[in-house]
Amino acid sequence: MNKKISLNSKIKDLIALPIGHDIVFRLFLQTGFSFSLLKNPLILNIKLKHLASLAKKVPLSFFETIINLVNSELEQPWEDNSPIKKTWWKEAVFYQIYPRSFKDSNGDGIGDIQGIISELDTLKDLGIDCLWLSPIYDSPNDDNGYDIRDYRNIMKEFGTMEDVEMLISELKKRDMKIIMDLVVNHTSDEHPWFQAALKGDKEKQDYYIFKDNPNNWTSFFSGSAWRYFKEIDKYALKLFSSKQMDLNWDNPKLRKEVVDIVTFWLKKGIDGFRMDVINYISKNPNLPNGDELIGKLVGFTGMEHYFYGPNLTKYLSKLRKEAFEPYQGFNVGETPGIGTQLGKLLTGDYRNIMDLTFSFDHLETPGKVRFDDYRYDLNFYKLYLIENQRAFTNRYWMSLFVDNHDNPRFISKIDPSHNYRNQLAKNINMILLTLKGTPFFYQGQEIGMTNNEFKSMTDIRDVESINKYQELLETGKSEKDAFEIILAGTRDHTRTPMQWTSEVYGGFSKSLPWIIGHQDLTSTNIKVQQKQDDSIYNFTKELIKYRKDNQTLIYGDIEFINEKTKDYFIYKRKDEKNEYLIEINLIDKKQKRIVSTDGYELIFSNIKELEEQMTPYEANLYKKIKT
Ligand code: TEU
Ligand code: CA
Repeated sequence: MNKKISLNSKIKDLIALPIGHDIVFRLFLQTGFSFSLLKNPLILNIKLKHLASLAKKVPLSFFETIINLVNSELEQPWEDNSPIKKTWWKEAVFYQIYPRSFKDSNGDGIGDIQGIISELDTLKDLGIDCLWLSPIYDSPNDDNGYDIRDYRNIMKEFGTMEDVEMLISELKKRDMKIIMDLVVNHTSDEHPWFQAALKGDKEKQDYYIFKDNPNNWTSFFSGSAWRYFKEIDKYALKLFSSKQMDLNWDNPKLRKEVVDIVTFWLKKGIDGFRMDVINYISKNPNLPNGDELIGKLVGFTGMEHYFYGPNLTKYLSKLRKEAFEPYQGFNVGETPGIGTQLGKLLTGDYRNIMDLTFSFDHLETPGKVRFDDYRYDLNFYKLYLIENQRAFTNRYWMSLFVDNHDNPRFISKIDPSHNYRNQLAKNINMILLTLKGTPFFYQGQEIGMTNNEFKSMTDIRDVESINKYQELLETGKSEKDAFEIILAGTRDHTRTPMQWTSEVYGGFSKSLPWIIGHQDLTSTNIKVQQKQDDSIYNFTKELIKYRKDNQTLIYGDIEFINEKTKDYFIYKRKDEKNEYLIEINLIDKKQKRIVSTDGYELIFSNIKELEEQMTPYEANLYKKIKT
């Protein structure tokens, strides 16, 4: 246990505590300062009160809020040499399906469960071990299923419970696993609990967070985080859309409901859950106003009062014990705002809280946010990876991902004109499959799907984008400028139909899909790429297979080479038996080779034949020849 900090403490004391460490790193990311400042003893020894007096414009209350937050977690992640425990989910390759956009079996333009079943052989062929399905429960679809009306029923458009049971058994036949999405930070306002609450049911009112007067917290989907209900003359908390009502986890009855939901599904034979914004469930019970400056820095006011709330670890360990452990269920938490040290505290194998977290710190380069139009620099991904690969070892394990349903396509951020799409898609997939951690692919990543060229707001479906567009107009932006911003960051980029063939609508559906894709269909589809030896699909497939057959790439140690040299990412994976060398060009230019590969044989490359220099985004995997 560490000591609490105060205004008299130094910066080094601040970053010695897990929340302090993560916040300072976050601030550096946000503001674009170099991390190396944090190694400078002059900086490390500055007292917080001196920093406070230097930053005259910053109110003292900002520092006090940060100090309180940092003092709320004094525990340190254990560091020891205990060997990595082998488990199926460390070896597995996961694949995220966005069911609405994956495959339509009945021609209504909406993906469905039977559509997923019809493509299981394809996923098996690719080498996928475990699926993650975004929500398929009954929902009015304000946020595409992340607003649940009934946790034990299936969205009509997607099919029936029988279809889901069939999916589970078809997966078992193929020796594949499945996790589902557990969205329990909030429910739909149409959930019977909330409906009862509005009718005056006191017990159900206590399932949610009602207040007579709103505080200054803001919603992730624009505007206030509070919605007024005249039925009972109260405001209800909704951190996301106006139809996503935050649940009150301080109520033991509600926590029991969640245990029952998890048990219901694990009993049905699923293998675990991805837990939506799970680090937001425990709110500071006093619901104090958020610090305005922190709000400005992170983009949303109030976060410091719920992103790592007072009872978070307590509630999660109980959930783990009561619901997951009896069925050996796996879980990965979606944890926005959780950095390296808190991530370790949540996932350490001795802690029994959760197995993995999804950290998002790598998705934007310093100083940038998702709606900025800019080119992502892969050197930043390298820094993030080195920091985290070093931290997540022994008792810790990291998840590896770049694409999901909440972000534009990663390869489009790096190379917006897609000059090197083929090379780059393979390059990224190689990084994900050769680092230490569990790779999560998102549908379409195996064929190099890119951002979509939406033509106007009528093409846009996402509630976040629609609200944001309105907000931008209200703050005086022209329609054109507002649309440009939406186009840079909309989550719809990854929600366009999966491309199976070069037929109309990419073989996703026989009729007009619910959202339109305007991407190249001739070469970016599963069918064509399956037949092409050097396609992104086959490259990824072969590499998945190779990783599976060569456990050094899973459990072996990692060592970084020429770490400080910009524009290269070079590392080794090794154990007593084997040694691999991975050589990655991080930029769209030729550059010389800087490591010798004498004594190694080339196993995989994203180019046909190696030249003297490395070509743009070149990526090679070598194996040491045994003597
Ligand atoms: O996302 C949570 C989350 O914080 C974001 O990715 C969010 O969409 C963005 O940062 C807002 O600026 C999860 C789900 O993945 C997302 O699809 C849901 O909309 C959200 O929770 C609410 O359930
Ligand atoms: Ca359908």
